[in-house]
Amino acid sequence: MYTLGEFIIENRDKFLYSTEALLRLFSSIKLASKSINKEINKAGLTEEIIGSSGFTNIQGEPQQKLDHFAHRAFIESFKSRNVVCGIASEESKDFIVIKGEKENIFQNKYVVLIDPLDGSSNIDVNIPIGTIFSVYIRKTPIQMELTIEDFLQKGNKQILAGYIIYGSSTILVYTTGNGVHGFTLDPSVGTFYLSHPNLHFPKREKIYSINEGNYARFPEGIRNYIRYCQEKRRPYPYTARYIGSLVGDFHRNMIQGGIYIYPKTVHFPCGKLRLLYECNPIAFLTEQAGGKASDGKKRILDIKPINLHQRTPFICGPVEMVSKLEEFIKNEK
Ligand code: AHM
Ligand code: MG
Repeated sequence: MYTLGEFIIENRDKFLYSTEALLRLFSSIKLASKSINKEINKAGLTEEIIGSSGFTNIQGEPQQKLDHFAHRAFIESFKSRNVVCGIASEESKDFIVIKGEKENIFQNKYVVLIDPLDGSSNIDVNIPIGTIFSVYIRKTPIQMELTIEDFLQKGNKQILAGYIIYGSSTILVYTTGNGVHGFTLDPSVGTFYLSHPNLHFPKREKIYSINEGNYARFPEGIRNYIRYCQEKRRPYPYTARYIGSLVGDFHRNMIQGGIYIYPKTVHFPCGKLRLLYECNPIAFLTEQAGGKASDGKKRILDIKPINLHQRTPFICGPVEMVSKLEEFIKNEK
């Protein structure tokens, strides 16, 4: 059974960039995710982990204590591995510059965008939560100061994206543009082993995932599509599954065959999910798993971001399911 490190080395010719850098990136990601995993497993035993931190993020949403812990764990871990020059996090208003070794402060060429703990409102109730990450090559030359443009790149420029799901087991799933591969953490030895090679949406269409509590606030095309899923779809209606944790909903849908939808609503006119930290990495994984990711009209990976925390409507899943929903949106009166 391959470990993650062995798998990367074995497939080094399929990665266009430095294998050493990729190993270091994963070394940071593994280190932080293992310490987050350890904390999550203690939730319920200590008040220091569960509950709100009393702070809100840049968009005014309450932050959980573990959001802070996860954010700090990733920053420290990336700093210690000396491979990235900057990080943008859902939990931080501005991007964070990471100085390299010695005097050469801007020597590294990779930038990371991360949602350290997605679905964190589920921490207190033992529902799977996740970390979502993506990596780009900076646009400004090495040695120069980083600018916001290093982070505001289209999703089609990602060189690495993935997530860690802290669920009934802890699984790391990633793509570098050569398929999607999943590794399960063996907690007894603290090692991620290849458990889900070449993940791919199955042919069957089975599930739709959307927060139907917002039904009355959805645009007409989305409401019509929900009715199609429930009443008109042949030979069987789709099954509804929604846990409110993007990583968990996506992971299940990729394995079992389903569409995930977070459309615009009356209260969230641009949708709720963030383009850079959530939608772009999941869209890259979706396409690599043979699926399609869209904002309802256009490809997510082709959107030019204009700010770090921007939101977008988000749909991802098997190509046929996403295309069908796009038709409903197009035919909206
Ligand atoms: P978060 O980044 O603040 O955790 O919010 C993102 C989460 C997603 O994981 C999930 O799919 C969505 O918010 C659920 O939102 P809602 O409760 O509105 O359905
Ligand atoms: Mg999130």
